[in-house]
Amino acid sequence: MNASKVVENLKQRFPNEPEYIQAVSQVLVTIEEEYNKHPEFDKANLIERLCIPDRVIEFRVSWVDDKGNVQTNMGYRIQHNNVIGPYKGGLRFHRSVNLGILKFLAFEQTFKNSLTTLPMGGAKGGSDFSPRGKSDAEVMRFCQAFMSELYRHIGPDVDVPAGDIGVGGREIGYLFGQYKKLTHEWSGILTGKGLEYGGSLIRPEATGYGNVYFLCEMLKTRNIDIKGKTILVSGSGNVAQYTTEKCIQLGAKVVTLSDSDGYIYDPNGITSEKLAFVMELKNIERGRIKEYADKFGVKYVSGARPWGEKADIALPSATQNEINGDAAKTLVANGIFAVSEGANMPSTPEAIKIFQNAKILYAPGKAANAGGVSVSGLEMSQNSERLSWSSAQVDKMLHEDIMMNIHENCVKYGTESDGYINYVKGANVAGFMKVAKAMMAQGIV
Ligand code: NDP
Ligand code: 2IT
Repeated sequence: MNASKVVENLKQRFPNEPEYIQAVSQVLVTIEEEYNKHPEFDKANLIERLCIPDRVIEFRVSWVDDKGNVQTNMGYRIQHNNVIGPYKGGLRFHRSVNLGILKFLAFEQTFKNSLTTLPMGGAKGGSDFSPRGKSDAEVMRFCQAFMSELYRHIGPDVDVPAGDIGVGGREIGYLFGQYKKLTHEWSGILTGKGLEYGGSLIRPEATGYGNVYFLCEMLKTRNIDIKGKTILVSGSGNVAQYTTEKCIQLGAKVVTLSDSDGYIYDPNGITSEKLAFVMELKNIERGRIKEYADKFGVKYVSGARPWGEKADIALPSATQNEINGDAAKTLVANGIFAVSEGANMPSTPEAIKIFQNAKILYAPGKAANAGGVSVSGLEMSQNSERLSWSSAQVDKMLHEDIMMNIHENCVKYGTESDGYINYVKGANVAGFMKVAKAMMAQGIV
């Protein structure tokens, strides 16, 4: 394989999908060497079959808003690859959603899920519907309309969606209710469900906690303790909230949070009480992060991201391409020594180069944020067993069986001759090899 040729070909075939091309090219350059050690892969044109999704489902969603107007949105499900298990991945509801963004996310998910050690294929879906500013009743009607089409394409052994940006417990509940109504069947069709109806303990916490567990493993390689460190977190949704909670538990100081309007800077650190305010604000009242600054009298910067503030560690937890080259330069110049991605692809290729050239600890999302989908996998297991495990049990599996194992695999495949651990290479090669071997075993299908 010649990685740049493959990418060029995909660019021509899918010219309007820059995020998809970005994700594919990041992976191909790092696996090229390993791939070319296996001439049987190229003979089976494995790379094209792995980059292009198995199936793209695209549909119209029509629903009625509170004023009686008929609204239409687009709905999508990308079933990327199911060689190692049923398609699995979140649903994103955000006005920016388009096919290219979901294709990048489904591609990344395939490698991430391979790394988790659990039997899950890769998928992603969603809609350009934004829950922001919508009433509960509107969100419910939208979710019902969305599921009225999606239900025929998914199933507990076929494809199991979950949450992502704009899809949390409320949306999963409405989606689940409609699936059950349509099929007359209770099954573990979605993960991230409420605890009362088949959800797993620790699923809400899993992505954020998992990222901090991964960060601690990285810090260990340099004998650094997270205790007392100052941390920049972006976002203020599910991932950001539980990242902050775990950092507080471990004695670190989180000084920023953000949303799509701006960021807050709290130099004294976000305490458990202040975090409870954020959770209420974001999950119940659905307000803006600016209200944190108003309530606690700290700095709020409108229309900006938090990367200019001084700290030791950055945990981007909002969205893709939120750290560009300039932001990365600023972070490094300010003395940041670790970046671990809670979000999917938050760093641009330029930013990644800057982190790696500076030899700081840098973990890509597909390794660092794999805790969320991992506990989704554990939720599927519990649903199949008709049992629920304790939070201590799930947390231990997340920490010791999954995140530590992913870290070990990154070290195994990513350690360079000077001892620097290239986590991007490690995660991509480890994730790829498992999928590739399974694809070879299953023939040209
Ligand atoms: P939420 O919807 O709970 O929170 C998203 C947060 O990011 C909000 O604060 C939101 O602000 C902000 N945000 C969203 N889009 C933008 C944007 N374009 N610019 C600036 N800020 C933005 O989502 P999650 O916390 O679940 O997801 C955050 C990231 O983590 C995503 O990249 C997701 O793919 C990734 N992820 C999530 C997992 C999960 O289990 N939930 C698992 C693995 C990765 P606002 O309130 O203004 O919209
Ligand atoms: O990006 C992700 O890994 C998620 N949004 C979670 C997917 C899942 O199936 O739990």
